[in-house]
Amino acid sequence: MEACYTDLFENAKTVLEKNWRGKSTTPSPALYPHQWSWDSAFIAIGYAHYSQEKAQSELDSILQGQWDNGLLPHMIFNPKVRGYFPDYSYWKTESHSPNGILTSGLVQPPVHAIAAIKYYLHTHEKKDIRRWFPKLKKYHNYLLEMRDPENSGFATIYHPWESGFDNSPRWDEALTCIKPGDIPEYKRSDITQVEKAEERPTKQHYDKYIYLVEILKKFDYNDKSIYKEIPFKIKDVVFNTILYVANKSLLEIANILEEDDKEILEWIERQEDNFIKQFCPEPEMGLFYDYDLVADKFIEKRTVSALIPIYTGFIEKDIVDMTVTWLEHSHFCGVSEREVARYCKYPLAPSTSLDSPSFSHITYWRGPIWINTNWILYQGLRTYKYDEKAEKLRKAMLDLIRDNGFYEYFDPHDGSGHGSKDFSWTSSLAIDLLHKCDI
Ligand code: 9WN
Repeated sequence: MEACYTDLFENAKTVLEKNWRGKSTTPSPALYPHQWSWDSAFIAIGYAHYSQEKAQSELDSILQGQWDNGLLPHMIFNPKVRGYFPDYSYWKTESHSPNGILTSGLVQPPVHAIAAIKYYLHTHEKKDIRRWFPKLKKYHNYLLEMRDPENSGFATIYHPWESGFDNSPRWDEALTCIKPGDIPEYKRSDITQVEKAEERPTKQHYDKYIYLVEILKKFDYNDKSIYKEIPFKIKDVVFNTILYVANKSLLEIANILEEDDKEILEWIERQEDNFIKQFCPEPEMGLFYDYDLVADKFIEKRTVSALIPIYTGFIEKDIVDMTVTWLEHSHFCGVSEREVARYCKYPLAPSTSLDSPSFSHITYWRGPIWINTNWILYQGLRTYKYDEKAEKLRKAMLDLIRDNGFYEYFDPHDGSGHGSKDFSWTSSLAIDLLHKCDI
């Protein structure tokens, strides 16, 4: 391990140890006391380096919440822990969740197959991927059947929570068009768990989050009815970049297990054929955007999401060269040498462009630096052989964490930590970065 980061590995393990609950890991001790879907996949990637049993248990645990139709819930609740809003009793998912398991009724980005192949490359243990393969395939199949009646190759999300980027300015316009009708009274616990309420989404946002869940409940989570009625339907560029990479991982797993790969190959081909059309209105700009199906237009917001497709690895080099220029552009991510000195202590991508009118330095997905998104950019830079730039990003992430702690997110100006302390995926991905994400 590099000398300048000697304590980091041990400290990251300590955070994960603190958040370990016997079979799985909570994202953080107080703010997020249950199991979350994409968090668990990121967490398993870190465990795979030093505790394969925990990595295995983490993935087994999240996959056991899968519904019959293939939906992999974004949360599995610990029945002994109350207080998080919305709690399990709010979701009314009993008739869909597997026996005795309390789940939400939304999905999150499908990082799981990516974690599963990484786990296999560490362990060379086929029995685990053999157990996971049908479940992972069923989840991807759900996303590409029930969430894609357009047959585009890309899943539609119904709720900002499904993106994992809850209050990103990407969703502002789509949410503005929604006027919450009757919503039940509710009491948020998240704002009391952070230093300042402005670190979390506003009440206006929460009202709409609740309103959207009320619609899902009204239709008892029936995708066909939801698709007709829900006012929030987005082809999310980050979700679908991850789905593409996860399909490639699933293909690798199918080949290792000598399983039929025809359908997976078809998914990948359809995604490669349609990706630019779906997400990139001006390829010469090198920026990618979500597509709002209700408004029938691209969501042209300058956020980190616009750069994330570098992770796919199949987009033409000319386009990606432009994406990388943006990554280094001060207005976009504040990483040019000159601007770093002026604005930002660490050359890392903030969640929203510093130059955007929606930028807010400590508000959740509206400005702060997140480690998972920068970790994705790091993988993309490596894939396209921007080795020096990748290394600079990797070191900046580790410096940021070493100097400020394992926070949920960080102020792009001074690097100070916000949201929850002792955040699990910051820790697990730091472990992966310390190993140069070599698997
Ligand atoms: C709602 C757990 C999750 C992450 C999401 C993040 C946040 C939940 C919340 O926390 O969302 O699902 O309570 O705000 O936005 O990405 O998975 O860490």
